[in-house]
Amino acid sequence: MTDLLNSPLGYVILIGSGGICEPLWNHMRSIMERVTLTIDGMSCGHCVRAVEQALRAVQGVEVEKVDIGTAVLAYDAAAVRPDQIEGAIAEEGYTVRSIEAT
Ligand SMILES: [Cu+2]
Repeated sequence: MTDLLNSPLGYVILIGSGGICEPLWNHMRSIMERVTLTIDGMSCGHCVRAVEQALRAVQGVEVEKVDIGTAVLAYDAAAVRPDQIEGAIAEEGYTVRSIEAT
């Protein structure tokens, strides 16, 4: 929000619309962060499916690709925190070693 207000585009939106409408505000809040997770403990297709299912069950997460040891996903930073994503994977018995912006 602060970034938007500091940008020329932000002023155009604010001045042009006379304010920020609710749908626009929601859209701005839900910019997706794309990350690659490195995951320990995965060894086969079952692990891939388990991790994929666990990730899909987290609201605000869009799974792009899961392989043995890695997952690429996008998440809505306004809806979910990275530690919640880690927690969902930990519940399946795997450990997130790193989360890197992709
Ligand atoms: Cu497995």
